Amino acid sequence: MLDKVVIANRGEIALRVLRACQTLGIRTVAVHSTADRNLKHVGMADESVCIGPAPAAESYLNIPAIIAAAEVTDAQAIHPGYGFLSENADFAERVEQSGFIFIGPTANVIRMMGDKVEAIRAMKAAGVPCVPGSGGPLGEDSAENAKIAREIGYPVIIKAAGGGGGRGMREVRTEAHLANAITLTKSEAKAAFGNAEVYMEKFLENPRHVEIQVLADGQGNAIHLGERDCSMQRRHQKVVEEAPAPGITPEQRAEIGKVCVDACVRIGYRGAGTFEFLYENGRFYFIEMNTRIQVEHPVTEFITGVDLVREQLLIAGGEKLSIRQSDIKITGHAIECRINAEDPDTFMPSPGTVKRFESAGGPGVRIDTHVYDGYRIPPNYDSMIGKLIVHGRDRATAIARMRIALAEMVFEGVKTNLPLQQRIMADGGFNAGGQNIHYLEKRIAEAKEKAIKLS
Ligand code: MV4
Repeated sequence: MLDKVVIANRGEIALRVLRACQTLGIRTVAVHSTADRNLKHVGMADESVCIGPAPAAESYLNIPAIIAAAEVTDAQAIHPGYGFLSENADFAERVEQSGFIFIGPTANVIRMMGDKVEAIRAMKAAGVPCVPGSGGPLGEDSAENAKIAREIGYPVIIKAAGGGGGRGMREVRTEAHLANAITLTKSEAKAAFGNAEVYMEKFLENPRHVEIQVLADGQGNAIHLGERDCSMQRRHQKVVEEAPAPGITPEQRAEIGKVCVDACVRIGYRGAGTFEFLYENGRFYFIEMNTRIQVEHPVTEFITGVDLVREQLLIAGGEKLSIRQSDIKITGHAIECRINAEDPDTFMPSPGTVKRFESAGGPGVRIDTHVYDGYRIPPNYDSMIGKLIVHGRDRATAIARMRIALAEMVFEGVKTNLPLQQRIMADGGFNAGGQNIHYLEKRIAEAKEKAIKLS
């Protein structure tokens, strides 16, 4: 069992990790920037260390400062949360080389999944269904690339091996545009990721984003915790997530879940992980694997009753998975609305002081936020200030609870996206369920058109 953990993150996830440590009796070290002295978890942690100035590059991304904080506090392990250094293989490697436990997979597995060409190769070999594609990096031969595209069939998409999460991609609809698109994506990839390698996939026009949560102990045991539907997104930022995914049958869940579990065992996966799939016409297509705890993990916690962060800590402490696949039962439906400090119409960030915060409550309501009355949101970081998660016996109950909870919450002093979330919960398409990844952006564009005509 771990005795002391450094929480190398900020905001709601730092608080989430701190609470999980407390439930296991693990002592905590908060590391924070000069702008974050007043974070809720910093006041709650057993110890805290300032690791640098407000810009993340000098604090939350400052590897030597974080490792030094673990050294001076005599901590045993480092939890990276999400974002920042959570999927940085070099960080994981330096943590381990310094004698600490990185709470996550091995550096080699993180590195493999960070290279999307390698990740797809490994998953394909493990029997995970992938998008029809080049099956490797594209070479310089335009005639050969055109042949690959013709075999796949247009439209295709060119993606950077070093990309992911929507960065470094380009759709191609005809052969006339192919060579130029490859050249452009390569040079952008080189500039953005220091890796010019690109690959090609069939472009799926109207998929949903459905992802599978896994837990593995790195000792041969792995389980899946069902799927989440994260199709409600804008510009690659998820807005609403839910579990289970509308329309996925228990048989489909068991089948794709088993495939992911077998892949975890095969690659020696350790910790919590997520297999991202595009889901179209009843079929799953693997696109990427995330090697961290994700923002939307609470919807899975609600429908399975498993504390995923607690499990991460137990696995990192060397324990074998104590949960078997047969222990996992999906109960009811959970929905998460991300709460951002931003203008609900323009999406411009709205940092500043939260003069008054009113939470929400009632059966099946969970709020993960670091915000309190008088908390000042610094302008330096992501605008997500909390998550409202609800659970109900079925999807309609969960939506009803979400509507009420959204109406109950108050953030005075800053703009938030609560009005947008209320519009989504009232939307016919969302209520029907199972919309694709383009739905929200289309609805937002339509609403904007209407507002222009009225003014
Ligand atoms: C795709 C795709 C269509 N076809 N790949 C964007 C984020 C990155 N994780 C992968 N992405 C996509 N890959 C093929 N072959 C469409 C997207 C995509 C997307 C995927 C998930 C969630 C939102 C998205 C928004 C736009 C495009």
